[in-house]
This record gives sequence, structure tokens and C-alpha cells, in this order.
Amino acid sequence: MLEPVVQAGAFTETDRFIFESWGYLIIRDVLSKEEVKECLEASIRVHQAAGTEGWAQVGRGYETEPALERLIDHPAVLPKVRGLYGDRFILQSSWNTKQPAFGANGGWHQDGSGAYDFKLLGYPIPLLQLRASFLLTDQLAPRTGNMEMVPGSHRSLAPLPAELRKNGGSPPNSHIVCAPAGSVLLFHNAVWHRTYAHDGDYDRYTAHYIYSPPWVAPSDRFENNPEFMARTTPLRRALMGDFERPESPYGLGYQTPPFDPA
Ligand SMILES: O=C(O)CCC(=O)C(=O)O
Repeated sequence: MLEPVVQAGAFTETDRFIFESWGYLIIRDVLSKEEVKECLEASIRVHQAAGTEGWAQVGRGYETEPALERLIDHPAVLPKVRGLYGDRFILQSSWNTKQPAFGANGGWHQDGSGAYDFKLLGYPIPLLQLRASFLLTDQLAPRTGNMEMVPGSHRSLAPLPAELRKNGGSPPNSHIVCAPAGSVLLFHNAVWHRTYAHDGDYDRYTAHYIYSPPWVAPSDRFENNPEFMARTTPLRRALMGDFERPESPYGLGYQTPPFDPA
């Protein structure tokens, strides 16, 4: 089966080639069974606390759930983010998504800002929201709440046809990502994608971490939570955008996050 599967950790030349060609990578076995269980239980708690019903996304789970906080700078994923962005980027948002039992397909879209369509910025649409999606339930076969992606569509000048967006069909070149719980899908904001149907009798949860250049406004928070910032690690604080900017607005003089503490 044709799959953009890569190894965890270091961002290799092959990883870059696959990412540039497909717009996404799949990393398997990122979380152990125990870690998946912890993150799944944490996800259920954040949705219960928010009182969600049906398909729903809850932001900022990292503030209250240590298992979700640990995913911010996961060593299997962070080197890929650095490989694509260099050392200056932030966690722009984190969303915990529930696809309910027997949930239908979601709507096709590219990620970005509703207020300003990223395609207005130029061609190819730049990488501004790099999303790491941690699968917390098995998605081994289609119709298990998978992500459906259109490989290479981040470079397509033509939009996904309006007819397909309206009737919810799939183009023949779409790819339903099948992978076990604990896998990560890392993808470019401009790849056309959607939530695929879920025939299971249990809710499906996925934890998404979105990384952006440092000047992109966070979308899951107006400000950082002071208690979380006081207790988290220096690297995570920096990734939340808490760093000195001696030069305005984002000169090279700002310190890179402490990726490799002495
Ligand atoms: O179903 C999901 O978890 C993915 C949601 C999604 O496509 C998005 O938030 O852009």
C-alpha cells in the first residue's frame, strides 16, 4: 500500500521529499499503549468538562492534562517541525477533537484563518499551520473516524470541486489514512482534508497540535494561562510564545527555544 510513512525523530531528506510531494507524513508507534490510554482518558475529561455533544473540538487541554501537555514537544515529532520551520515557531493552538460514535463525514477544507484565506497570500500556499494529529483510537480500516486527505493538493491551483464539497463525495485520488492508535499524522495547512465517517459505537478522539511561525496569532487562547506557564518547562513556555523580543518585531535577536538544554 502506498503510504507516506516515516520514522519518528530526525527529519531526513526523504521525509522532506515525501512532505513536499504529499503534504503529509505518518509516524507510527509514537505513543505506547499506556500513553494512548492516558491521553484518551484526558481527552474524555476535557470534553466532559466542556460539556460537548456531537462532533466537537476543545482547545487548551494541555493546561489541565499533563498527558496532553507532554505532546506539545514530543521527541518523535518536534524534530520534524524544526526540520520544516527552523528553530523559531510557536504552538499556535491545540484542539482535541471528538468524532462521535456513528459520526458522519466532516466537510472538506484546507486549514487556515477564516478571517483571511491563506490562498490570498500567494502560490504555493505557504506553510503556516503545521498540524501534528495524535490518533488516540485505532483507525486501522476506513470508516473508523479516519482523516481523509488528498495527497499533493497543497500544491493544487485548482480548488477541490465545489460539487464534491457540496455532496460530500471523495475524489478518486483521496487517501483514507489508516493507522493504529498512537500514530501521528503531520500535515501542511493547504492539504485538502476532512474527518471521515465513523461506524464504531464509541467516540473517536484525536489530539491536534498546530505549529506556526512566531508572528501568527494563537487561536486557542487570547493569553497564556499564568498557572500553566509557571509550572510548565522552559521549552514549552517558549513554544507558547513566551520569549524576549529585543528587536522589533521579530528580529534574529530573539533567543531560540531551549531545544537542547546543556
Ligand atoms: O476530525 C478531526 O480530528 C480533524 C478535524 C479537522 O480536520 C480540522 O480541525 O481541521
